[in-house]
Amino acid sequence: MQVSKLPPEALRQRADYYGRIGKDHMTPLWEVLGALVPPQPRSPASAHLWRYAELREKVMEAGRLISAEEAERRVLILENPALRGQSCITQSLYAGLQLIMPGEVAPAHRHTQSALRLVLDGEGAYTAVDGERTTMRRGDFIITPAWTWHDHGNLGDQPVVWLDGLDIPIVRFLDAGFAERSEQLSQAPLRPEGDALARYGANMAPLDYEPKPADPTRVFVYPFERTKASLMGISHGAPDAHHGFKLRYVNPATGASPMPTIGSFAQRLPAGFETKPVRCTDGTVHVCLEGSGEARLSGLSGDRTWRFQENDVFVVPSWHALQLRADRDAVLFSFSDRPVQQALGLWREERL
Ligand code: GTQ
Repeated sequence: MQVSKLPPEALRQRADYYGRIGKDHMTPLWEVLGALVPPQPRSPASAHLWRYAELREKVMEAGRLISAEEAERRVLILENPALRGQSCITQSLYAGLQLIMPGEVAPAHRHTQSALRLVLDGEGAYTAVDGERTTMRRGDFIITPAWTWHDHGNLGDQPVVWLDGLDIPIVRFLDAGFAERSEQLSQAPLRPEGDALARYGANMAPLDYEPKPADPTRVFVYPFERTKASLMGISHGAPDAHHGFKLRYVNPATGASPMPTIGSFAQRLPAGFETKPVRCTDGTVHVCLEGSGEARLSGLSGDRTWRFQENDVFVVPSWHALQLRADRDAVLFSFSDRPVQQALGLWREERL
């Protein structure tokens, strides 16, 4: 609506009118059009960094207060400071730190929400997905696609912590959530560890396997060792000015994102390298897996600079310019709703 000076009488008439149509559950578009159709994204989310060194002790405290079995999942949700109470880190994504203590089991269940895990701390845990276990090693990227059975366990002698990323807000927005608990606490292994990676993750596929374009991958673990080897293998010549050496995780059978709702990325920034600023419409969660550096952000929620080190998590809202600098060789993992935006023709990136 154009801003105009109206006589008080006209303003009163309008206010009275809004009051009367309000009783019929109607409201005038012209009062809200600018907010509904903004010239560029105006995310209500804010930028934030969680320092793992400050979180670790609080996560361990949860381990003394409740068991994994009682909690079903013992997770501290990372809530965006501007979206408290909504269990989300961006408008579309959920993130949390999950802890499993030695000897514990997080019982088998399945849900229509898709999940990713990024292993951060400790050794000896496993995740089982549809009857196959995978040992969780630091930096491993593990997925539990929609409606797959999954349980977690810890056979080692250390607490294990990983970052969960789920599309909970997307499924909530669509009112499309289903969940059920298994009668089994832990799934009985149907196949030996490594079977899925050998069948689907080694540039080969079963003879009769013809996935549909939006099917999630059957590769449910992307070992960090392989990711690191790929990042090192492309680290010749000049890094991309905006992204350094950056790759996206794919479903090797289709080239699409591993899961249809969450895109995920790994990026290497050589020591001393600084990216140019880039902004994109997908609010993104970043995790520092190796090294340390600085992230500089600029957008509607203001400008800020953080130092990050191993296991720190930071969220960059939609359309905030991000510039990264590594002091020591850095490897970052990140995830966002990019495949959703791309499927809908919404995704934009601007390299500044
Ligand atoms: O591990 O299945 O952080 O169901 C939230 C919901 C983790 C899980 C979360 C879940 C899980």
